[in-house]
Amino acid sequence: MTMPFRLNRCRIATWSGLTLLLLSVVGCAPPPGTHYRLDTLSPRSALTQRFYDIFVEVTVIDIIVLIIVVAIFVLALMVFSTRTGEPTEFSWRTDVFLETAWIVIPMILVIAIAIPTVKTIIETQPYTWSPDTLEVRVIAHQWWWEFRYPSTGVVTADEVHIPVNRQINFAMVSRDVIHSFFMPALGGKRDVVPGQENHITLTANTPGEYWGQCTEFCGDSHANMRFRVFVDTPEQFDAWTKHQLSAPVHPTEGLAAEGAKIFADAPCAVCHTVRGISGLSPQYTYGFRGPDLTHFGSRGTIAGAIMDNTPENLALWIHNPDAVKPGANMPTLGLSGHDLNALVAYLESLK
Ligand code: HEC
Ligand SMILES: [Cu+2]
Repeated sequence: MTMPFRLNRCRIATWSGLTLLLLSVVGCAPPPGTHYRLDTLSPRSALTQRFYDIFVEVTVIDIIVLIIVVAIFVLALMVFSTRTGEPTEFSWRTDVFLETAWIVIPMILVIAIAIPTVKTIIETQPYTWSPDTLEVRVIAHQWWWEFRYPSTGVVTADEVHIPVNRQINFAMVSRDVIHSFFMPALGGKRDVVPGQENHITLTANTPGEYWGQCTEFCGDSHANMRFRVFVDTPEQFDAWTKHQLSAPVHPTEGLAAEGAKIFADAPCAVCHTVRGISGLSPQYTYGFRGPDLTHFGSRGTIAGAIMDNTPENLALWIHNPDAVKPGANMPTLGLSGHDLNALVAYLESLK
């Protein structure tokens, strides 16, 4: 008995509509050459390259499965379906065959996905590191990131530099609540948990500037808790380290010198370190209350990378941190006018 092929205009219209929808969704990709700051599909380290390869593999398997399932579905619906009144054919034997098939085939698929995934997890998460590995301690704060280099003593905030082609061990702790360290191009994502040290081990392969973001809801300014990773050539990295270790030039005249005096007299130093002026102990495991400002002027952004480091933005920040960043843990100290300008001149001079 031959089956009538039941295709009518209404079905053609539905399928064409779905195809168009799919094509328009695909059209949402950014134009070639541009990419988003938190793009997970542009791997720039050996670690993210492996994530990417697994992603492609799983996607290919998914597409094949989807095509087969949709083909069977369409055939069942349009060709092999029975209409009211038509006799149905039924056989135990085919049912047992089908049941076995849809248990065994998904099992094979799950195993095909699990093997490379588990292998990658084991291989990319060492418990010991070679002496050549650079350790960077990440201390998460509501709502900014502190970075420390135990081998050199450099301390910085929201902008971390790492050398290219060298293994990096990000050792992460939280000072307050659970955060998540997410830098899609370089190292994926890992929770930063109070009372526990978590690690991301990676080797970046392309110099450049990469964005990161806290991805575990951690309070008012969770979305304002960003950071940047600079992958440097070894020479750039050494020069940067040397510069960070040097003491900032202390201004002796002009507005900046006035600002230095205001900084020392105001309560800023309770929370902030400027080496040579105020010294909080760098041994403090869970970090400082506020970012280290020793070389603040050389950073490109302010307060969790939410705005560019310009004198205007800095004045807005110091005048009223909470207005710029809801919930910010820096108090409003009522500075304005000449004092504020002097303070801004001083902080920007800390190159
Ligand atoms: C009670 C602690 C505290 C005091 C006092 C304080 N700050 Fe802050 N400050 C912070 C914290 C916390 C942050 C980080 C806020 C954030 O990004 O969420 C911060 C951020 C900053 C930043 C941005 C740093 C960066 O790298 O992005 C500057 C600049 C700054 N403070 C300057 C000052 C000045 C100037 C004073 C004194 C007038 C002062 N702070 C007083 C806690 C404090
Ligand atoms: Cu957070």
